[in-house]
Amino acid sequence: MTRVADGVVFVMVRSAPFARVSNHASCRNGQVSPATCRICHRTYRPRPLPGRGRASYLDRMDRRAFLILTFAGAADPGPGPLSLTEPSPPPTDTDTPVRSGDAAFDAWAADYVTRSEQAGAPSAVLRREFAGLTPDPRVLALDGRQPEFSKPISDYIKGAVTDARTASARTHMAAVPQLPAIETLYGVPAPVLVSVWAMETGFGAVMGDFDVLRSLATLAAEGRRRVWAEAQITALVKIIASGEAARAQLKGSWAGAMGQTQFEPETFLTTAVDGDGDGRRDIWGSPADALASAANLLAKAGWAPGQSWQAEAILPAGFDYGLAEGERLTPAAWAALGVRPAAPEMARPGDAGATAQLLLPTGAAGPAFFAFPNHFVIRKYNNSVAYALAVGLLADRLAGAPPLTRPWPAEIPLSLADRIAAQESLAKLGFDPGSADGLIGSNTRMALRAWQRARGLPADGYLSVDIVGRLVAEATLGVAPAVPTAPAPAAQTTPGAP
Ligand SMILES: [Ca+2]
Repeated sequence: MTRVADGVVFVMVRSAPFARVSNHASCRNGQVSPATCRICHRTYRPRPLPGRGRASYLDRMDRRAFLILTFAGAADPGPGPLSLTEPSPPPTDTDTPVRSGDAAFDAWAADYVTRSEQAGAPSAVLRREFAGLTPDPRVLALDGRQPEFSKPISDYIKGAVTDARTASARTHMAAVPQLPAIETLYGVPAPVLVSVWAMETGFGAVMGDFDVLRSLATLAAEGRRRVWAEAQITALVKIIASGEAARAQLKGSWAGAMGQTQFEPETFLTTAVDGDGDGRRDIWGSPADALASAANLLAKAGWAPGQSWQAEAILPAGFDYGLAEGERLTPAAWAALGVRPAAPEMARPGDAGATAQLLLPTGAAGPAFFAFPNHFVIRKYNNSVAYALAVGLLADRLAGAPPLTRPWPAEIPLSLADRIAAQESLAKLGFDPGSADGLIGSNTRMALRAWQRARGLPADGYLSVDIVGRLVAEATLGVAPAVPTAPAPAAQTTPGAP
């Protein structure tokens, strides 16, 4: 909806399958780009999901999940649906449901409540939950945050995929007895689900303690993402009115993501499932529910069972880096170009018939990857290359893959000013990078590749400090700098980095 670099978003709406993915807890340490995670995200653009016609199949799958878990003995009939909502006090003022002292917020709330009532929302629940609501200044501060430096992807992945986290993931994986059944049912490997769990909330440790209704109301009143935020609030009111969860339970990230796998309210309504068979969808307290829900989400987004997500690729000498982020080819077609997998023994049965895009996340200096369709499914959870690679690499470790053959290079973080200067220079030189917003997305990388190709440089689309300097010099001096000596990425250092 706003500034999009690598996108974001995931949410399934049964009547209109739109996806919206985001991130959250993992961005506490900063992110690769402002759009890679929900805390920094600027992007809330609903994206149509493939496979619209799968709804009935997936509905059946949801039911089968419950049946399988029930017959497997994992299910305890349990107490039935939660009934945590309190009796509704009578509305005290039907015209002004909110008096926060913030005129714009109150006006939005009054308007939203009126419209919702007209649309058939339960008035008593609506007015009870809106009573005393105030905007949360922390949400606005986080929403407007524009970090001065974006975290380099190599640092992000090195911080996300560690020995300690891998060991912790193994422990957590063993502690969820329903995981094999969930994997069988949805076709999403347990290592992938556990890696999503790790990245989203550190296995449920950091789910966020924001009052989700207050956060979403703040964002709706602010206006920039009003349509999305109001849809989430409407879903929240449905959840509360159904008795499935109480307002006090609906805690989450500042951007409205809830539970151990960080579902937005609409996603919860349409996609959360009962993974432990107790009859409740408790993505806050039940790891099995959270993981089954994540599996359902990935399956609905098109997960291809029996295929890899990403695999490290070895490039031949003289490879044309301009092929990266381009056409998707089968492994055989890549092999014909001299590109081969670094760990062929890890190939999965479905890989041969799948097409993969080649990724160079840190340019020519770093590792290359085949990105299979499942990599892009993970990006529907959170539309960030770095996030999807981190999930995939952690899952690889859990699945027993060997370490990368090509290490991540040391990267120098680029300032926002540098990134904007590079985009403005590209535009000035006639290579359209899209809006000069400091977000280095595919448009900027395509423009950069075109410029690199035109200047006889490796067209890897990677914006380094060196490249920023060359672009700015050429755009301001009007002179293309001499073709440089070969870049020496191994010699680059990151000031202050370990
Ligand atoms: Ca449950």
